[in-house]
Order: sequence, then C-alpha cells, then structure tokens
Amino acid sequence: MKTSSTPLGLPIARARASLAFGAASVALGLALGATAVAARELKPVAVVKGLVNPWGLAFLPDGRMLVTEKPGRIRIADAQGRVSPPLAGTPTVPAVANVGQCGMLDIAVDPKFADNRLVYWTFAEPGAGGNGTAVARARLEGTVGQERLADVRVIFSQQPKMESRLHCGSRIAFDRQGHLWVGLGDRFGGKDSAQTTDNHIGKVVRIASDGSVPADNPFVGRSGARPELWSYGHRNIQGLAAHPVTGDLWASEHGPQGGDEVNVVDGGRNYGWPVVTYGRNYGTGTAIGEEGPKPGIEMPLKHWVPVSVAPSGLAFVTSDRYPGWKGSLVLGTLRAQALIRLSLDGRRVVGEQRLLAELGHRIRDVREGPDGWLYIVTDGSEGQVIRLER
Ligand SMILES: [Ca+2]
Repeated sequence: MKTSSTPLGLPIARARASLAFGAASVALGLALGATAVAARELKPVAVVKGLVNPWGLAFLPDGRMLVTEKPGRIRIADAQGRVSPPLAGTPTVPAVANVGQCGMLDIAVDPKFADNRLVYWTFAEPGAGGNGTAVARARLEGTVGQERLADVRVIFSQQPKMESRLHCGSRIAFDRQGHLWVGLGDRFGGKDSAQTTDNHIGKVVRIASDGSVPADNPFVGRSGARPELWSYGHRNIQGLAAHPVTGDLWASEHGPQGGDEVNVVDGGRNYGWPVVTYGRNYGTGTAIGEEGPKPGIEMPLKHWVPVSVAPSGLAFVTSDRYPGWKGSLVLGTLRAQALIRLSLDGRRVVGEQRLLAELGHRIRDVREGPDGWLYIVTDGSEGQVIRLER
C-alpha cells in the first residue's frame, strides 16, 4: 500500500476507507483521528474587526453580539461586521477604572432576555480604597440599531476595594435558577484574603438578578462570612461556564508561574489558593504553597505546569457543528495563544487539544453562538470576533 505524505497517513487512509465502507468508515475515521482532521478543517472567519481590547462577548437571541471594550464601552455588532457606537445609559453607564488588567470586563445576557431584556456586565469600579470588580445591570431598550441601556444600576461591588491594576477577574455565568455566579480575582496583593470568608477577594459569589443574596447560598448564616460567597481560595478567574447537562459551574483560573487550573466549583468549598497550588513565584520559581492534596481543599481537574497558558473565556460545545466535539470544554488562552479543547468524561479531563496557535492571537473569550458555531475574541488594539467554521 502506498504510504501517505503525512506522518500519520490519515487523509489517504481515511479517503480509502470512506470509499470502501461508506458511512461506517466515517465513524472509524472519527475514532482514530477526528481531532487532528477537525483541527485542520477549522476555518476562522473574522466577523468583527477593529475593536479596542475587546474583553467579553454575549449573544442576543437574534444573533447579534454584545461586546465590551476594556477602556469602558459596550457595543453591539451584527453578523455583517457592523459595529454600533458605544451604548449610552440612563442613568449613565458607570465609570470604569481602566488600569492594567482591569477595566470593562465580561458581559452576559439574562436567560430570560426575551421577556425581561436584561443584560449584565462586570467592570473595575473606582471608589474609596482604589477599585474593585462590580456587576452592573440594565435593560436593553430601543429598536434594532438604536439601542440604549435603561435603568442602569450596580447590583454588586467587590469588597474591599484595593489599590491594584491586577487580577480583576472576571466572568459571569448563570445557574438554573437564573442567579449569577461571578468570578472575582485576588487583586494580586490580596492573595491571603482568598482564604478568609469575610471579603470578596479571590472568590466566586452568587447573587440574584437584582443583586440580593439567594437564601440557599452556602455561607448564609455563617458567622463572619459574606453571604454572597459561593466558593473561596481562587486566584484570578477569567472563565466561567455552567455545564449544559449537569448545571454545575466550571471555571478556569490563572495561576502565577504555572498552576493554571480548571475546576468544577461546588458551593461552600475551598479551592486552595494560595496555600495549595501547583504555581510558583514569578522569576525565582520558589514554592508559594504546597502542591496538595490536602484535606478540605478541592484539587483542580486539570492544571498546567511549569508554563502557564493563561486561560480566559470558557464555553461548552453543545452543538453538532464539530463532529466529535459535543460535550467538550473549550478555553481561550492569552499566553499560549491557542484555543484549548478539553475532552471530558464526567468530571474527568481525558484529552487536551490545542487549536488555532498558527493564528498567533491572544484569545480573550470564547462563546458558542445561537448558530452553533464557536466564536473567539482576540485581544489587542485591533481586536476581532472570529467565527470558527469548518
Ligand atoms: Ca486551586
């Protein structure tokens, strides 16, 4: 048999098998080499261009996109690449502390948007003590192309504010009751506060749509604990997604030098930072904590050492657009400049594939659109939204 021109011989082997056995061979080909084939067949299509440090992406039911720009703007983009002026608000859209890693961050559309027209975003809120990540809510009003934000209000503010340009998080995800999970960073200088429950530093919080505290939150009624808390011991979460089948909260988290993590974040649990971590101090490489496991500490399902990938947005593949990928978790990465796809078996990560590294983009967010395609957001002063066709 003539050998293939590729090391693995997949294309020729697959082509011959397909000719010989028809549909059955497609299943065989998928089992043997689907990931490599599919990766080659991804076709990145730039849908929106010229965004300034785009950070968060959320789809409206009509397929248009809400996109944030870190300096402090929210725009609407359509499938033709047309981008609206920054949305104005009543009262005004809250001022953003655009410093370092902090600024206008994530954006999310209420699960019942068709009824209530509510949108939410996270941002670095300036104030006494420095800045802190906050959540704002507004109602999107107006006809297509003439939208504005009404009844704008801040429904949550991270406490305490700190003088920091680092580790603002953040992401928003919804649980099945329509409550918001929000990932909050440790502000770099506040890492020891991640282990105490009397603050919002290095935490996931869970709040209702109006900012109130759900009665079934895990820390409600615990002496000295903030009732908004869902989990603690986090460093800097920039990826959150609710599992489409179980409803569990999955998160990606930045480590320091190594130690980036993927976790399932259960209510009331301690995720270790900084006492249990695979990450090490920048430069010196000295230990920060112990590697674990340790009683009372949740260990990550996946971690990266010794080099960080710097994980950003996180999404589950729920559509049938990508054969073999349904149920996978995809995460954008900044440092690794790739889209990482993790194959899952329940709560186990059973495979890792790096995609799109040839594009050389820092990937800030990834979402699945209502059309079933994955969309990535690239970082930078000429940021893009790219649809991944195949
Ligand atoms: Ca951890």
